[in-house]
Amino acid sequence: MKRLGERLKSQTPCPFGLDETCCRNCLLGPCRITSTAKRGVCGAEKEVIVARGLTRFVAGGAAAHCGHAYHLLEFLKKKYPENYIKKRAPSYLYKTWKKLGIVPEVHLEHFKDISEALHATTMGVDADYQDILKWAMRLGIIDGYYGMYLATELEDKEFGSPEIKEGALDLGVISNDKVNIAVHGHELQLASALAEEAKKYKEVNLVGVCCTGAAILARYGVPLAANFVLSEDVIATGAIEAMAVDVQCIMPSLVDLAECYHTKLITTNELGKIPGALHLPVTDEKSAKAVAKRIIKTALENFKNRRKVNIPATKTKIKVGFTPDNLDLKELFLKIKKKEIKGIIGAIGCNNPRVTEDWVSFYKKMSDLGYIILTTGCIAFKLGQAGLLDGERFFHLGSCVNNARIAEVFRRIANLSNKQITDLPFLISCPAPMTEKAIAIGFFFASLGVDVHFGYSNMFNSEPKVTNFLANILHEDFKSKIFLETSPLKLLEKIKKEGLSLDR
Ligand code: BF8
Ligand code: SF4
Repeated sequence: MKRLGERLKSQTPCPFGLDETCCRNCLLGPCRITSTAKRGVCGAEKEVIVARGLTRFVAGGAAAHCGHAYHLLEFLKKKYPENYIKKRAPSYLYKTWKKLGIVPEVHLEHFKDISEALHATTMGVDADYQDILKWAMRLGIIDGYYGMYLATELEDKEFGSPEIKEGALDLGVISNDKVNIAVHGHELQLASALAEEAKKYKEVNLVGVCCTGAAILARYGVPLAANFVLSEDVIATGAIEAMAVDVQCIMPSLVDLAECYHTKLITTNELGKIPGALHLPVTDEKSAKAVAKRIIKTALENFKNRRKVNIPATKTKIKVGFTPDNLDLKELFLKIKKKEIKGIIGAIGCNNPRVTEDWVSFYKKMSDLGYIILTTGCIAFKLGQAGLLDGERFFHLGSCVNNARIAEVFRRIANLSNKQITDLPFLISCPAPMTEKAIAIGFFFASLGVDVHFGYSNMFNSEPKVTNFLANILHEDFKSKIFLETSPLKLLEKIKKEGLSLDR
């Protein structure tokens, strides 16, 4: 079967879609805005269509992260915390957001906000593009707190906070002579049970993939075999006896690939079923344990069916497990104050294979220039492959929901400095976004007053009014901007010339 790289080539991205200048919000369309068709059939102008598309991206991302936290609460049989944003956000920001009327006050109201954002952006509702983009900011805040913060906090409490340790990453962590089980996706409920259970079997080699992988690497030292881009390659080694998946960033193609090899693909979340895979849902601690045992048993029995194996030798040592609690924030703050460190860049998000620019060298250059790099998600994997995750200038803070840790580092350093986040030299850079979640994360950091760079797609730059809103109007309330820069060299020039939020 065709693999990701080949499918990528055979699917040329639709230029209207890349620009968000295509609207599919009703069946009078889909409408495409061109130089001759300046409005959709309903009369919606380009800026409304682009703003709606962007906001719906953020709504999708926020729904995924809030769903992650919600699943955890259900699993733990816990209730939503009251006034969560008020408790976690810097008070000056909370006041600003409250004044703007964009912060949910009551628990579960954040789900209503996600649904109301979809309501506002459906056909024939909100036609004020600025108003629509304010919804995106509101959703960014929701994504940050009721998604990333809450999920990170619950996982740390339930499964333990990560500790700084050495780990290994890349396909070479898959073992030639052991029974390999891969766990892929985002939530920790099953992954954690598997990590505990697998310890009992000398012949089992558990490896992680994507964000779940980053989360169990930081907590249990389970090696990280792949990020999203390499998730098919994990199965294609021919050495994976079972792969368990839950939600988010799981390619349906995995089931076809598993059929080409001997791998048993197992879905473990009610939300994410794939025809052809074995479905073993995890709903509580008891079922997590039982499913973990069953997966190990299935993998052990399946070992005899292994055929030709081809495991790349690629394997890198990295330092992992950094959190706001174990990083020396006082030292960081003093170094920033004395200008021994120029600032902190959060290198976050996906590793979209549509993006071919060398962003790894860009971050390396920024580090050489005196910046500290905090990193999460699939881009962190790329930095690890390049041997940069040394725990000295590059720090791996975990999965994408663990971007809450980066936000928390910013908040605590601001506290230590007696300043606001906005006054400090911080930047978020998401060079190769792929999912809606990556866009939502960007809007969250912008709501904190940090400039946010995206390296892809043109939707941030396709309509002058929307681009101006993201670059300038946003600044009035949030003191930040969201901007597109696809070239690492040009971003470097921009930082040198304009400083962005790093020049504070
Ligand atoms: O949440 S970095 S491709 S794996 S979305 Fe997905 Fe992007 Fe990877 Fe994790 Ni984050
Ligand atoms: Fe076209 Fe308007 Fe329908 Fe969008 S909502 S598809 S612009 S008619």
